[in-house]
Amino acid sequence: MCGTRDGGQAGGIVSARARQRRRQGSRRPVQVNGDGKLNFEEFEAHHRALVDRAFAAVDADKDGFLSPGEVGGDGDRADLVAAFDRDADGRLSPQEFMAPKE
Ligand SMILES: [Ca+2]
Ligand SMILES: [Ca+2]
Repeated sequence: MCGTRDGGQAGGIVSARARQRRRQGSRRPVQVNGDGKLNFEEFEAHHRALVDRAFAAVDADKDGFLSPGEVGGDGDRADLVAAFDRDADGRLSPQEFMAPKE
């Protein structure tokens, strides 16, 4: 099997199974090592892919950051951005999107 721990991608190599799942729009975790069980690395890769997809869907201007206007939908959500904005630049990076401030 040519899959990898990142869900089928490594340096541009994508497994046939990963390509098939993408075409089908499957959200089920990709079983990379074929043992019939989902290990932590496979789960983490699947979770990361879902988060990346959510970030990209919200990032309307595709600048790689989420602004209060993008997060707010119909309104500006500066308060929501502030809850995650660790560097206080008024926008969320992908890393900030993954974890709120402590
Ligand atoms: Ca943006
Ligand atoms: Ca920020």
